[in-house]
Amino acid sequence: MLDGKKSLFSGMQSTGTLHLGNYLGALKNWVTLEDEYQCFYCVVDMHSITVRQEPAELRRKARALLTLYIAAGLDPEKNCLYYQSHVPAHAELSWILNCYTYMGELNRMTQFKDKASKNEENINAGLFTYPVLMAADILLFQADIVPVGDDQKQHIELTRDVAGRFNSIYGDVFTIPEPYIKKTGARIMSLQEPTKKMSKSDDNANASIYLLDDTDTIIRKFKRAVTDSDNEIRHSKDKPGISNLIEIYGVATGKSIEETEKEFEGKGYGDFKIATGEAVASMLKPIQDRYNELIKDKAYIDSIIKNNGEKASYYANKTLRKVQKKVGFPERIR
Ligand code: ATP
Ligand code: LTN
Repeated sequence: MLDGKKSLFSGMQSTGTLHLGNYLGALKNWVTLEDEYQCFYCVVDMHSITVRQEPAELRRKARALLTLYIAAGLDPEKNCLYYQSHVPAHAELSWILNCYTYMGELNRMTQFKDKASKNEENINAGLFTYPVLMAADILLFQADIVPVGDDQKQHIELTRDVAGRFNSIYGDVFTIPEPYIKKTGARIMSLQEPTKKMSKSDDNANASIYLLDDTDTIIRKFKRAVTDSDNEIRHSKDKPGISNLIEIYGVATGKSIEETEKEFEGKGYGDFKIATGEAVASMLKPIQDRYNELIKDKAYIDSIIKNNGEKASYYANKTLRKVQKKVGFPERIR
């Protein structure tokens, strides 16, 4: 809770290019929550440097991501959209929480294991303590809910454990957050290896639909999507490729799995893949048009970055000061 209103926090890394999984698993749901919650959506650029980045590229991507937040429908007057690196309280609380998190807890994180195996030449301490910074993000804003895709559930559980541990020592300091994960779209799979999630760090561009892909590219990628050998449009555990497409089609058109199966009864994969590509392209088109306009308006985006960064700092500092006092740091002399 913040100022008597329920609060919400989420974020995305400014690495790679946003894909359909990021949109359907997270961003699309964010847009529906702005009236009920006090919303904070961060570009988590500090998390991004746990993997080596090219500086100019990282800066460009952070701006593109913040602009995409707006293009996807987040109203910057109602939602606080900002850069993590502009609010030092994230790093400060993260340090404190490091001292309340166990190595054993961090050792269990599957995202760490996964990223460490992909970056064997650079398994840095930041990659290991990444979930503590994420806990700090969430707890600074006293978030009641954290809307994310399925892969982030474990990190939110850790956040709850750390917050609970802190509260049990010092009293009610942090709100204990709940993950907010929608049933559909929470785990969009790769179009090339449908047993793996669609991921920004996938080197194969055909595996992902990027939010700024044009219509022809989108349809071509769906046509090439890997599906199993029979030709029946049916959702089933043993048909991961077609099941993934049915889910994507469903969230893009608002149709249920049953409705989709019925609509395509007797039709082949070819038709269904084109229909899915068209549905996704028309879902993304308005976002792309708005993005292309917004990204040109430097002054407007700059003003959002400045104003929202200040607003986020205000709330974050309130929690941070409370925590610093609880752990016994000396009072500031004014
Ligand atoms: P990477 O796989 O390279 O770590 P990512 O694609 O998971 O990156 P993030 O910035 O880590 O991207 O994720 C942003 C948000 O998108 C998170 O809420 C995450 O849960 C969600 N998300 C990521 N991939 C998927 C997916 N395939 N399906 C549904 N949601 C997803
Ligand atoms: N770890 C997340 C990104 C992230 C996040 C957060 C999500 C960083 N801090 C706080 C929700 C709340 C990821 O890799 N997708």
